[in-house]
Amino acid sequence: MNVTLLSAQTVDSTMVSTTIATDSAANNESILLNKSSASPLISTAVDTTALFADYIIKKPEVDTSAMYKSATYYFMLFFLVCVFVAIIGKVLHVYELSREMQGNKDAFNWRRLQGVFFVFALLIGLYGVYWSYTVHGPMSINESGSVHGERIDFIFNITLIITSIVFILTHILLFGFAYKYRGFDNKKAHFYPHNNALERIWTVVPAIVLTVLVIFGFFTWRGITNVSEEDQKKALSIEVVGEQFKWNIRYAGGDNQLGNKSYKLTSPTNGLGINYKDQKSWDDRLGGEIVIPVNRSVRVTVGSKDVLHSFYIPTLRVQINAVPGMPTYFQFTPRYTTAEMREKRNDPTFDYILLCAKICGSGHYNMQTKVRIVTESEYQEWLAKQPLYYNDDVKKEMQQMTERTIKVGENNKMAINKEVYK
Ligand SMILES: [Cu+2]
Repeated sequence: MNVTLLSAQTVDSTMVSTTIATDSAANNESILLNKSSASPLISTAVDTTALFADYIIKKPEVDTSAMYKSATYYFMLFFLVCVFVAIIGKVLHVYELSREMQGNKDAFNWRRLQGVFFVFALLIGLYGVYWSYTVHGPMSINESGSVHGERIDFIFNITLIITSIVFILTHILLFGFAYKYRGFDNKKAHFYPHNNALERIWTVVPAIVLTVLVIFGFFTWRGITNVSEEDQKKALSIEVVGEQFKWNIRYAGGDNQLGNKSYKLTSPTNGLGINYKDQKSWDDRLGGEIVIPVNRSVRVTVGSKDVLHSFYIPTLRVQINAVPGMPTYFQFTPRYTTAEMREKRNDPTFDYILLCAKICGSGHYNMQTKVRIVTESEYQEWLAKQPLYYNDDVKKEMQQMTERTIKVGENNKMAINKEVYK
């Protein structure tokens, strides 16, 4: 409404009337305004030149390079290729019909041509695989920043090698046979419906290979996630709670024990529902980012306040779901600091990044947080600077709540948090 008023006031009656067709709501309001106005306006004219002055000036500088990356561009390109192929097909069809009309009995052998196309498809496909491995490979397969990551990489590489060999062999056979048995006028297909020995081989061999891989993977995962209670206690305790769309980070503080929590205590001032009656929570610190000391075991308690999220630090080979109402854990030991990793990768901009690996909503992409791996002394220095959850405001609030509870009496419903705080 304000915008419309301003626009109407800037109307110059001598100006050529221009209606902003795209904003019909604004126009309707302008018309209403004109009717009630003391000095009648000629039209709903708006000085678009002034309004869009910036836009008009900037227009020639618009960078169109992004257009070539958009999905619409590629969709249109695909559509054009389809139209082109369809036109060629029609032309060939007309050519074939005209040959038939001229009494030429040897119709064009399409199956033969398709057999040749299969070879092209195989060659293009295999080149694509080679390109993907050489270009995308170095982007995704990098040295792990954590100790257990070595084991994950090992099983990942074995799986990749086996599946790559099978993938390439089966595709050569698939496309190769399509070429070998392409249409020949003098050849007749042999009917070969069944072969027990062949079926046994292609069922049993993949079953054995997959079983070995799955069992191998199961033991690797178990070895990483089954940590003895003694080692659990030794590890530095951090809690990371996901919510749409950020991560809340809590450091256990001097006692290395996180204070208890209850969803019933969640309030605008206590987002995690920390039970401040539990003295273990008094030294818990709020981390603005995740900072972890190198070569020290870290146990992350992962949770969620709303939907499923996933705690994912690819460079550290760490990933575990963040489930509302059920804490999950991941214990790992980083072996290179951020600085060391930058040197190793020869990339001064490198950072460990925490991502959310579940499509959890519109702001999902925004859940990335930097993770800094530092030396022990840097870590201690940083931690000391982080604010406590149990700050003066919380103390005051707790005091007020206690007073109110005493005031309203035992049976009053105002004291809803009483039980949980016990
Ligand atoms: Cu998420």
